Amino acid sequence: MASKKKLMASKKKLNKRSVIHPQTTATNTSMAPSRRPNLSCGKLAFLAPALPVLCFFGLLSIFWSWSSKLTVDHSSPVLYAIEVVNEFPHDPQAFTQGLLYAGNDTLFESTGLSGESSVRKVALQTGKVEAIHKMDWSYFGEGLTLLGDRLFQVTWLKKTGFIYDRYNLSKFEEFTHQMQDGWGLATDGKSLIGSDGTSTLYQLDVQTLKVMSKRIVTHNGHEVHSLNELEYVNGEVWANIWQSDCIARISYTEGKVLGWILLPNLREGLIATGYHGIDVLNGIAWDGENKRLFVTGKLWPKLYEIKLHRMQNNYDDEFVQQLCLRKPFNFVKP
Ligand SMILES: [Ca+2]
Repeated sequence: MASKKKLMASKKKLNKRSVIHPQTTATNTSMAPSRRPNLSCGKLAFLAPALPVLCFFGLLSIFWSWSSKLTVDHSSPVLYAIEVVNEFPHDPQAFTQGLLYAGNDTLFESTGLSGESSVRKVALQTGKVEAIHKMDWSYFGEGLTLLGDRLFQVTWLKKTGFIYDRYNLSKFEEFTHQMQDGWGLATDGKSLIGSDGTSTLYQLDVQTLKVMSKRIVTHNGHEVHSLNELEYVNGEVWANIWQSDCIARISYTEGKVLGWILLPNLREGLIATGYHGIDVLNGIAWDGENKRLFVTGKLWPKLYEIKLHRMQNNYDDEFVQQLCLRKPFNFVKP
């Protein structure tokens, strides 16, 4: 957001351990008899040859029960590392607050900072700004999404948003929304999805901009605060977590975090090569047709196309919480 606080994302060494705790307590699903037949010794002797077979099926049943519980309990979010497959130039003056892919190697971007906020059309390959709408100094640009021919944008510390013509960035109209603030925007193609820096995702009616539904985003029972720039990807909502190097993959229907994309290497790599003035990771764009995923950050000189790789190491929830969860944002105006 506005203040350029230093990143708080402290990195811990991966020290992962399994959190899979199979509940192997006895259940009635084993082959153990649930009632006691009144068998005489003679009858038991008759069954003796069958005991190895009974033992085999008994053990098989216990294993099946145990492995089923493993499957049920294995619900920790999946961790993803990234691979950079392409780098593109990005305006290092762009304080990226909203990013989307619009086809034909074209991006739309919303930038923030008072007096420098804008909506812009950007060529992916060159980073060149092909069209720009400079916002009034009193507005701080935030989330941006495209639905049909209309670009929707929200602004920071106000409940005012704007709708633009995607072809010439002329302003169609102004609207008021019901979220606490304007941070991120995305769309599932029917309605708008918004974030306001809290742990809530909002579904907004595209005509009235009223809230149709909302859900709290959680990670293993913890609220995920500071939801920022958004992207809708294959039925999931992906969200930058402000002041972290993490992107949450969120079940849009349940609000549950399904996975975390860990990207500290991008920001740290830029700093290591001399870009000390950059701000946090922010900006996700999805090219659904070509399955390309783009990310960038505020004042970053590069935009990256990345691929995800599921991490195979044991999952450590303390590590994930430290890296990706942040305290609630204080909504007191500066
Ligand atoms: Ca986006």
